[in-house]
Amino acid sequence: MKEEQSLLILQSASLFAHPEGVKLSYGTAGFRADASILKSTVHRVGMLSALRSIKTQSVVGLMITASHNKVTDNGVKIVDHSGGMLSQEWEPFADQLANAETPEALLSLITEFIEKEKIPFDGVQTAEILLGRDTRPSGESLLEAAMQGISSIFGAIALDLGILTTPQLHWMVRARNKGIVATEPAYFEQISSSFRCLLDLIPNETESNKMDNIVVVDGADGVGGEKLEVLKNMLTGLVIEVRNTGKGGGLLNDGVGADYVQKEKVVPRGFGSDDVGIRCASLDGDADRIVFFTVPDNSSSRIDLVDGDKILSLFALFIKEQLSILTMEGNENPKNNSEARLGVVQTAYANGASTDYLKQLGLEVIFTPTGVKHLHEKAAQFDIGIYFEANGHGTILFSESWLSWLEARNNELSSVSDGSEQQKAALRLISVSKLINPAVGDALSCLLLVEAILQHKGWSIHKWNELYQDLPSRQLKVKVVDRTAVTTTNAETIAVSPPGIQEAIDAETVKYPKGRCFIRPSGTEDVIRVYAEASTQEAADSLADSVAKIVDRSLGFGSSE
Ligand code: 16G
Ligand code: MG
Repeated sequence: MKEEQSLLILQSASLFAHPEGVKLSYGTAGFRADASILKSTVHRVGMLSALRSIKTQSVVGLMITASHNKVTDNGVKIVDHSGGMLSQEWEPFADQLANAETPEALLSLITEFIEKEKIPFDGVQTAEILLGRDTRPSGESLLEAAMQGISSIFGAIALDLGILTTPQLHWMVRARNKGIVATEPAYFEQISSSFRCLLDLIPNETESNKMDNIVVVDGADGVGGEKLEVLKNMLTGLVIEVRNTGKGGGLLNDGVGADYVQKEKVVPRGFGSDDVGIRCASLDGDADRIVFFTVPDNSSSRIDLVDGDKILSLFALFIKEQLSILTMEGNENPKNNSEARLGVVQTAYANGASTDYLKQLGLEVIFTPTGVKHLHEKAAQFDIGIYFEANGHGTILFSESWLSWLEARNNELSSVSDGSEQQKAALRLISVSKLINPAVGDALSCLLLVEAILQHKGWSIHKWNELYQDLPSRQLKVKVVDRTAVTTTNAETIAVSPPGIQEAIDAETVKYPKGRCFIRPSGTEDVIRVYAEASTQEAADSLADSVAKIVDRSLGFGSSE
């Protein structure tokens, strides 16, 4: 490394002292903490993003958000050149950088890493980083720290794109590296026009009533609400009412948002008895998750939740139907390539009833540990891979080779049987691939895809919710002395350590009909999470409770004694 470069890194780092005693980890989805201690971390992630851009010779992204966490928290993560999450191989280095105690220690880590990773660092390199942030008040000054980190690396240019949803930034990084126009208007244009195509392809015989095209959305008082206000004006055939847009003085994620609605199963702020029976949805703080719900009656704040598993089921059903129309007998051409390998990916949190339903549809279902990076990787192995976490984060991935086959097939069909059912199915699948965000789960594009499919089928939210009935479940968390004491295997369904704990969990679980239970260390909080499912709510509650006590006795502070 040139001496001027070393000096610049030292100088820049000395302006952002590492707070004493703070140790952070890149975790499931980037660094997250109280915003007041994050400046040095974000500054260093700025440097890291520049190194990543140099290494990949591509544009990368840097997003400042703490998603569904409280407004005083913030966080930072890197969007890789593919548009996906930062390569997991770089995460340990991110941890080391963030935790280096002095500028000198930081510089020597960078020097070693450049050598080890063979990053072409000769003073003439170039790097470009797109930056986005959510609506948190701390975002602006953290973004400034990131910019300074970036500009301490020779040849690195930072482009501030302002306030964005996390999926918008992922989309733009991907688009830039593919040579596609990567602006916000281009993003809105793509999703609104593909939504329109799907509506234009609705079969004439589908019956609808006027309530079918109204949806009320909780914007979590965050960036998603703000962006949806823009998007909704570009749509025809769907009326969106946005509440909790962040403009009315409501506090981000405070009694609002997808995480709150999914975990608490109650109405978010601003919703209530006037909304009985209406289709409602809730976005999280950075708009990469969405869940739907209805208010069943006006006597309580309880909701009927339509979660990520049901969104996944709806998408899987629709795609499977379109694929079977596309490959109907009577084609002039043999099926050759047309048998797409369609697969779905879930985590252990998926309701058991959803897994049964998907298997009944004849689909291949695979499981991964929690965290989008794991699901995304598996889904990418199919021609069409659909993944969702129960919490509402998910998307559909189409392989490039299958999409080119589909485009070619569509052209062929339009010349021999324009307007045929098969061609419409091809066009619908092409539109889905354009509407859905291929980089990461995106609440805005998922909202539109759900709406388009419901209109296509002429289904109300109730009809959709009846695809299968969720098994009663309960989630608890237990504070423990050291959460790393729990390690798991088999996509987190079996606890390997501490020894004996899985046997104790099994002994409880067998007592309950349809019982299923697992524990795992949280990747974002200092707790062990317990999930239990059983044939009745009382049984699920009681199973979760007994297992929480087992965890507490073995690892906790003994508060359950
Ligand atoms: C993060 C993950 C989410 C996961 C959650 C689990 C991303 C973008 N987000 O929010 O997928 O469900 O963590 O939290 O990967 P936990 O480890 O605390 O249970
Ligand atoms: Mg989020």
